[in-house]
Amino acid sequence: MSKTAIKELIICTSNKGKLKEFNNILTANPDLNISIKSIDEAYQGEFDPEETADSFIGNALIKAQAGSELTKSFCIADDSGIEVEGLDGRPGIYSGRYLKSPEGGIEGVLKELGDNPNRRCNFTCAMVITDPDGKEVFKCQEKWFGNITDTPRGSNGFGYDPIVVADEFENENLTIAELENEQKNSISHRAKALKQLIQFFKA
Ligand code: ITT
Repeated sequence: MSKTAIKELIICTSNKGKLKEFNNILTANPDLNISIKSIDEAYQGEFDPEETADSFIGNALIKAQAGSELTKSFCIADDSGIEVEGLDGRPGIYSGRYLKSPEGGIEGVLKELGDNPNRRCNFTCAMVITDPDGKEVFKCQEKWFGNITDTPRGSNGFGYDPIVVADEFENENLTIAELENEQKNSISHRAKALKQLIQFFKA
């Protein structure tokens, strides 16, 4: 497969926050010359493949392959989550499910951590592109490090953003949800993964 065969990429996510970040980062690179569509635009049904793998990369592959099977196009998917040291790395690959569970989410992380002084954490983002036959043509994984706060702050971003102060904003003590979109989108786990993707296309 030649990279030049990829004229259009379908972003396979049902998470509107992720989709917005994909769009913001990729449209900031107009010389990529690839048209971008969301799975909602490319496929009329519900997109919710079961994430049965035991790794971020494995689940990103499942989602990209599900998209390729439905659309017969090149598809990209991101599997991401937060790993909290004081919780032995949880919720990790279960971050999406934990966020939706009644006892989980950002309040769940704060409650489970309690006054544990080890508040180190990282966001991980795995990205996979598959071709129209579902074959993997690109993969990468990136991390973004920080610390969990005592209380949620800010209304920007999505998911766990209100309870994380990224290392780059430690002095200002701003959570990711208190950053401008452009600030997050230049340094986040997803931004770093998309930079690798852009390098892949430009190489
Ligand atoms: P798709 O699978 O359809 O893409 P999802 O929300 O279920 O949507 P994941 O399975 O990858 O996505 O779960 C990732 C979860 O991790 C997501 O629900 C967020 O809560 C969290 N997460 C990932 N990236 C994040 C970010 O940049 N900021 C805050 N939380 C994030």
